[in-house]
Amino acid sequence: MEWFRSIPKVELHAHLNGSIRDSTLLELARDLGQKGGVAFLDVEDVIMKNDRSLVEVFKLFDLIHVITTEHSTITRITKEVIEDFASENVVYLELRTTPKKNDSIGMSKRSYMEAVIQGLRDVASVDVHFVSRTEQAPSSLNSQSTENSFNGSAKKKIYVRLLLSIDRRETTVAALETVELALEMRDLGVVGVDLSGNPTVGEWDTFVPALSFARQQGLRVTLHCGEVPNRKEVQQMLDFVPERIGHACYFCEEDWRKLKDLNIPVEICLTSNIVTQSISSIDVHHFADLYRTQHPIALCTDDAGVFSTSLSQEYSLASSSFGIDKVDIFDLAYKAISLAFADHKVKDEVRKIFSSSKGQLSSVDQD
Ligand code: 6MZ
Repeated sequence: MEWFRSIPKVELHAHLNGSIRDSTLLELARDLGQKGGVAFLDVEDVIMKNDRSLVEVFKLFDLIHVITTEHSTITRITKEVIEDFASENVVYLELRTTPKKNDSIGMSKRSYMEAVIQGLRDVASVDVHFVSRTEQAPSSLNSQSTENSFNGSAKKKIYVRLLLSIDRRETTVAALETVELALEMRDLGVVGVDLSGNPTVGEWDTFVPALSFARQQGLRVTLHCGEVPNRKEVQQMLDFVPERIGHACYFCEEDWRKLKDLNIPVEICLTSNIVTQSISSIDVHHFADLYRTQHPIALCTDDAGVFSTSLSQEYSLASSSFGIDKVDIFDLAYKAISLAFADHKVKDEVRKIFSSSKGQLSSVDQD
């Protein structure tokens, strides 16, 4: 594991509220329990459970959202999630979250996102680069910035970009609001939009106006696609030709052919797919075929907190399950850079970080 932690990595599919530390979630649940907001023991049971079907996962998200309602909590979890990814040498993170509106506490989608941005600003132990091209001076894009020390040791560096998620429970109007917000927040590192949420809820047609508008305006689009069997929707989504898709668990031969013809990259979430039983076992995971045929793919965590995983663990799992040696694992991580939605300057900086880490390959035993 140590080696998998030590190499630089790129995370392209991580949901903020799915990536919360267990310890933080339990602490927040205990606080809320004391205020009578939830029954702590019930919550503890749900949080600590390890086997989660897709249905249970979405129940858990509803519970998590009750626990993380406040702006200050969103700020805290964002900060911690960034620190956690940076601590395992994720050097580029595309973090996605669903902007939420909650009139009872004066939360608008914008104020929710401002709380997220505050979380990025609050990180002190890691050098976080999140402001996009127009505001960031070219010199600060340099990967060897000098004021980088924390408690006497060199700070790690992480580039963070944001994707705003549209929840499949939302209406066309609500989805359009999210896209408008994403456009307004481009200078704060928002690079695209995602369609996610319970895949058994909602219709593709509801989201097309917002996703088409996003695309027209130059935002990148990624879709949760084929997480449950739904032939018609998979075809409709592929016809939209998103810049990436996530999961692709329930694909038939024709879907694979179309995906490959269109060369649409896939965000692969091994542990998530196994735990939710979307894929029956790792040895039949579509990663194997996509990897062998050199289709563009990126290993991702999905929900590191909910599925008790990390990006290092996902790389380690791919290596042990599919017999991929360290040189090829490093290459797999490197190739994910080109699938990022950030601009080419950021990608070049991330490539430099990989180049300077290449020594890790020669200094390790290839076993
Ligand atoms: C579909 C998922 C997901 O947005 O509140 N989400 N949507 N499939 C998945 N695979 C298991 N995992 C997470 O993060 C939590 C939200 O992300 C989406 C769901 O809409 C969930 O409510 P945010 O930060």
